[in-house]
Amino acid sequence: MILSLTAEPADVPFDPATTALVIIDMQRDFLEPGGFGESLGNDVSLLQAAVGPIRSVLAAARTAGLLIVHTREGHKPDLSDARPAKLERGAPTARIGAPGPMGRILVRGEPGHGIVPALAPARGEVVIDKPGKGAFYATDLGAVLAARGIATLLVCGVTTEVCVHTTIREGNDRGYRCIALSDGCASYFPEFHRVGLAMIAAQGGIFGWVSSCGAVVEALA
Ligand code: TIU
Repeated sequence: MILSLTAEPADVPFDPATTALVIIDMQRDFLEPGGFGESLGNDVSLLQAAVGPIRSVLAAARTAGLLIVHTREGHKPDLSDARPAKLERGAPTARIGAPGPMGRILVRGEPGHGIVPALAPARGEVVIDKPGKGAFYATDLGAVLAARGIATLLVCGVTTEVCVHTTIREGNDRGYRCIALSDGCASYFPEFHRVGLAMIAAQGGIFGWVSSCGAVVEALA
């Protein structure tokens, strides 16, 4: 059944049977004090705005039977999948792999690496562990989507201009219709959030569309 989703720059048709909800990196390391986000000097409370809208679209997607994919950014405990260029970047108060109040920063299996309880994956939902910013890089996301015949990605999570943007750009080049859900995304920089979304919808939707969690809930109702 083809539904229509209210979006910019134009409404977009989608079939729930070939659509996935992709929730990017809603992890304690980015949303809670003491994790990677705060180590970079950010006010992590800014990301809370995305939790409620994602909860509502996640509930609707579960009811409608969409494929649901959660991603987590992080590295193996030996950091063998973390490039020096990433590890050495910037001047954080605690580097990737360093101990913190939620365990080692951005390391798989540590408390900080986990998805926030409000958005915990349900049994059977796909969880993709990714070492990079994009969800396709060095993961089996492409294979998972191909196996399910997925054509459209509804993308939300954090942060708008980093991992959400990179994933949408990767997905667009792989032939997926990528739709950012504006209120389900958030950034440590409100201006980057606003402009990041505008960049997607500009030029006739140069690499995607922008819709909202509410619009998806309405379309699926
Ligand atoms: N720092 C920042 O804005 N984002 C990241 O490092 N990763 C994600 O966006 N998930």
